[in-house]
Amino acid sequence: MPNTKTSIPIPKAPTEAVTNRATDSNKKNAPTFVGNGGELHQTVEKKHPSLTTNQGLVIADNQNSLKANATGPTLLEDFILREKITHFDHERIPERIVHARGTGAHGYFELTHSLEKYTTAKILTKSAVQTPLFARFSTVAGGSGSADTPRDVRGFSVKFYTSEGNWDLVGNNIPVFFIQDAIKFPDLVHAVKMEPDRGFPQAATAHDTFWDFISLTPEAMHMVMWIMSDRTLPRSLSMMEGFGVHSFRLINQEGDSTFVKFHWRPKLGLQSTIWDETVKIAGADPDFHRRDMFNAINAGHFPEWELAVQLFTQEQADQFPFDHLDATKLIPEELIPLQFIGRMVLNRWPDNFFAETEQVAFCPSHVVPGIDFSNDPLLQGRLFSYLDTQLSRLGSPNFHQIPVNAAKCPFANHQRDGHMQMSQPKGRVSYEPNSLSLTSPREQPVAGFKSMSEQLVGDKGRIRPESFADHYSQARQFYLSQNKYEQSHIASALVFELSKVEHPHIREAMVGHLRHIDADLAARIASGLGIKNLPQAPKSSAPVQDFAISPALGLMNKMKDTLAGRVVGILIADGSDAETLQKVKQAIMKEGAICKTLAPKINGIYLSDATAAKIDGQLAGSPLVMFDAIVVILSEQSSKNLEKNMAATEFVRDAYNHLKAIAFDAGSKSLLDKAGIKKDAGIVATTKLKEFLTAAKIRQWSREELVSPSI
Ligand code: HDE
Repeated sequence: MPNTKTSIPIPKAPTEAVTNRATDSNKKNAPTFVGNGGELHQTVEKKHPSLTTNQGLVIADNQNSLKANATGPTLLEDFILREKITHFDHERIPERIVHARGTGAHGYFELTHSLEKYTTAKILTKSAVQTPLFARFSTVAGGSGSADTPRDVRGFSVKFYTSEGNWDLVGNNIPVFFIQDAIKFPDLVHAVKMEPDRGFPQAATAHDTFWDFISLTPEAMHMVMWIMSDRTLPRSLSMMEGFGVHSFRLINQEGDSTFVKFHWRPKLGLQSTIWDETVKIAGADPDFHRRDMFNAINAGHFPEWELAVQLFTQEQADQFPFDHLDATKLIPEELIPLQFIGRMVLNRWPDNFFAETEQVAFCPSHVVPGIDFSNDPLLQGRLFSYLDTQLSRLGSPNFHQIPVNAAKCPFANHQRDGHMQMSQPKGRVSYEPNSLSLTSPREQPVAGFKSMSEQLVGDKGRIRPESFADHYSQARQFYLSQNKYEQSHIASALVFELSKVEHPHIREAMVGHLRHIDADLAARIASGLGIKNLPQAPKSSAPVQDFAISPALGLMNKMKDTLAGRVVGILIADGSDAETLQKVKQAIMKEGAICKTLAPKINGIYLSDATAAKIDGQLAGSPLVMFDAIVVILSEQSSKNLEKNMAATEFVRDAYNHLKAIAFDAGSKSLLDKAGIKKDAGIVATTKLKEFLTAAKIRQWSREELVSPSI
């Protein structure tokens, strides 16, 4: 592979006069006007590598195409123009059909507890080894240019470059899925994507075709409860869990198999936004999650997760009151506890978004010896789909040679040629077995990958097992395991989404399903939708069971008492008290949070001690939703002035409405009054910083009933 990395020095301030290289390049016929013929370039030729064509030809003029004369037509002969434009025309590749919008980063995995008893996979048995990896987080429904924050499932994919080959754990931030069988996936995706006749809505489930499909797919009800919860509104990509979803198998030295489910737990704990905030974030910063991860990595606050496993035998699985091979079911942690075995740290932002994040190709079929698949029919379909999609997306069976996809251990076989072949194999042998080469790659019966031997009996057919028939019990368990705020958010989300559905029969069908999940929830949604008589519940294919409440299913139970990874906005203006500002900043940063100062102007703000303040954002361009808590430090005069400024009143009002902590000093009282802020435990004077920091770590849930009464 040619080394494509070139380090280009950052230009310094010009020390010599600027040149006009365009005129230089063609002195004889120099046109009278050349536009930006290099005039804007500083004279740093000695430091810059030459600009060349893809064939290495040094380019003299990158500003003017070759013309018949100064005002004449462009010549076809201009091979430099044609090469440049042709390449540009083909810059885009097909985006992922799902999970098109994503953010990726490099990092490493470190095993802390060996699973030697269960598997031969070195990555799961060799402790303290750092395995490099690339992780990509994504939304599902939107296009690659869509906002980061719709209500949507998040993809959570990790490519481990292990010493035994690449292992891709391609999961989601929700432990279950919509459907039980891969054959339904294209229908699900067509239903959720933009409606085909109108091309909208982009990245939203709140429309007829999605809910039509869902209302006719009872197996989706468990997933529906999860997607209507705040799990689909993560505050940060580093504040969400990840799940491998399916059961996989671990295979040990003796060939014995143990089932495994993989879980990622964020170091920062779970944290979500609330709906009104989410909607506003999409407008304020469509790159909210991407920017957050970029900033965190660049600031050295490396996102981190623990990897945990649930291990269980076939005998245990036989006792579960559900089938673990059905991807619409999860195994409650109370039933099979999590074992924490290692951690993932993301510590390097990609050099180039396209080359890495866009071109990375995950395939659940990429496993290493010691890890094998279960018979989950959804997983089985995925084993085919991902390899296939890379062929059309990346355009070549050689996509594995792209640096971000290439294994970091040696790999060799007799596959040859194809589009964009980058390797140049030597010798006359490209087949196996052969007797002509002593060095050509050969199979390894002992060390190589072996599928678990399994006896399969039964009739072939398009059959769904009886054990997949229960569609409501775990949906009910999930809903009843939520606290009252979480239940209320689910109810509001359902009313919001179903109110966007134009067809009344779809709304009614959904309420019918909800009756199997929880009678109160169904009544609540019916009332929110203005449905007078509760619709009939559809016939259930299995009795609904009452499973034990599972606290681990709650989101708020997994929040952490920390400000790490959060951003606190400090509103200041002319005359703000310099000492208070200094104290507040220090206290916030000590907690591991990021501090941003905002003011009506980006420059020229002077504090009480006449020093110029450093401003991170102009108030109107930095709305409240970009902060987890705020501090308002204003002189009485500035506070009065800002009362008339909508950006200022909305800033404070949204902090209150979004249940965030607000610290304020004496001078800023009039602005808070104008915004209608009522005192509660989250509204704290800057003189009581400790109280503020405690309040800033959580939301003021008790305020919610005042600002947005539950449905
Ligand atoms: Fe995917 N999925 N999927 N999926 N999926 C893709 O592969 C597919 C499913 C998931 O960051 C595609 O490279 C089928 C479950 C993630 O690049 C495609 C079925 C889970 C990503 C595809 C499923 C996922 C994808 C599109 C039903 C959670 C993004 C582009 C059998 C466990 C990976 C691509 C990245 C991407 C097919 C269901 C997660 C078309 C057929 C269940 C995180 O191959």
